[in-house]
Amino acid sequence: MEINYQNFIEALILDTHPMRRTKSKLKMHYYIGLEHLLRKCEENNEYTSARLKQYRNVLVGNTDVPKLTEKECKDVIYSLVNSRIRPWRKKYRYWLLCDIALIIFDEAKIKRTVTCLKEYLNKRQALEIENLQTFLFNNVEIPKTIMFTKDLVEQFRTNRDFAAKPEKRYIVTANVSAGKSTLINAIIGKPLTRTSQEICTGNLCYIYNKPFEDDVVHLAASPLNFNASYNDLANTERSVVSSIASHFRMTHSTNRVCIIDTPGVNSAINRNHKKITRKVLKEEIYNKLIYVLNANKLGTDEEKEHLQWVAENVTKEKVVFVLNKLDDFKNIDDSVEESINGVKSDLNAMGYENPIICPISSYFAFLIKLKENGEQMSEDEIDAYNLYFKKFSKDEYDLSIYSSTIDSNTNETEQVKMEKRCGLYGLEQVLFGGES
Ligand SMILES: Nc1nc2c(ncn2[C@@H]2O[C@H](COP(=O)(O)OP(=O)(O)OP(=O)(O)O)[C@@H](O)[C@H]2O)c(=O)[nH]1
Ligand SMILES: [Mg+2]
Repeated sequence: MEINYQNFIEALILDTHPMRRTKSKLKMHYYIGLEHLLRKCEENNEYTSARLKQYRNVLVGNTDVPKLTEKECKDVIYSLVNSRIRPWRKKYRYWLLCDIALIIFDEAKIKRTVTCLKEYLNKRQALEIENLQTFLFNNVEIPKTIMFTKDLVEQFRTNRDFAAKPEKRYIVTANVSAGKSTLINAIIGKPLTRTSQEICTGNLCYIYNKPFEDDVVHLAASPLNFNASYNDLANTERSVVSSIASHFRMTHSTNRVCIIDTPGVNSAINRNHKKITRKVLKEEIYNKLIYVLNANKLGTDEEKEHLQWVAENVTKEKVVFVLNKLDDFKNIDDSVEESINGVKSDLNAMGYENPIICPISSYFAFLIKLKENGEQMSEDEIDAYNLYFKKFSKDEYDLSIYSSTIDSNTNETEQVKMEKRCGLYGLEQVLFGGES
């Protein structure tokens, strides 16, 4: 499926939409007006349909939208945007423009739709609407007279600025079950990509950050799903490429980021997985490659083979190594450092002069973020969290000592302390740090 990235990564909060406070009949009229203007002036577009569905949910709920004739629709719009007997309704034409902008996002298309809206307005009103249109595309303070548009205009502007940022792309690779998907979920702070003890990721999964939290997950499916539940994500077809957009709960960055999950390369059952991953490692454009090593399976022939392949096929400066699953590492006190040194000397031998190696427990990191953000956790997850919390409170499990950039701060919360100790904080700093 071809994705329009700017529309796909757009965040939108409708829970606080000003029309929600109005009467049901008015909300229905507003929805009819919005839909009519968009359908009339925008080519039939699946993004518009997916967005309209969100508006429909918020404004109309399960009530059927009556089928109106062209003339009836026009009358509804007139009564909304240009009512002589209800002058306070002028707000609605401003909100309509904001909503049109938020739905179609593209400047030229917005202009085209605004031309349709202007058919209903007199000269002075049309001019006011044109003014608002320019506010969407500059950063001028919103005048007091139209303060009621502030929330919607600001949402538009934040999305606009975010979409204009260059995108940083990260790709994750490893052997089967090293914890690639778990690590990605830990960075994002949500269970967006499937994880399992069995071979799990079956094709590429592109996950895009959104500019702010709107509690909505976008899934590029057919039809486009702008209200995907974690269940929907878990039930997508494994063997096809998938694309997801959601706000990332990253510690150090608000950047525009795309993380690409890949299948493990050593699946004996499905040889195609190796082909898929190696092809994308060679052909995709990315800033960094995150190579995940399972600390409990270091030095296997399969590991050596993939490391060698990456050394020969990927620019060395792009690679960040992650030593994962250190929570159930045996003899933790003397061997984390030894393992890091062992990995380092293997990598030196492959031509990496000064490899970056970040030790981590991805699973604990993931649980910390779930808890921190008030996500629902299963009983098993709560038990595991408590167990790891105890473990990582011990100094011999403090992985932050392997990061040169972490300062400890006595005022920090327990959560931040644990993020540092489990290795996530240091890794995020390496990947995204120093960027705003
Ligand atoms: N104890 C522990 N378990 C982990 C950690 N990271 C991942 N796991 C577990 O390891 C198993 C595999 O994790 P995934 O994230 O699915 O691994 P993957 O590399 O994406 O696997 P494939 O997609 O099949 O290649 C799951 O049961 C995870 O819960 C960790 O840091 N500690
Ligand atoms: Mg996976």
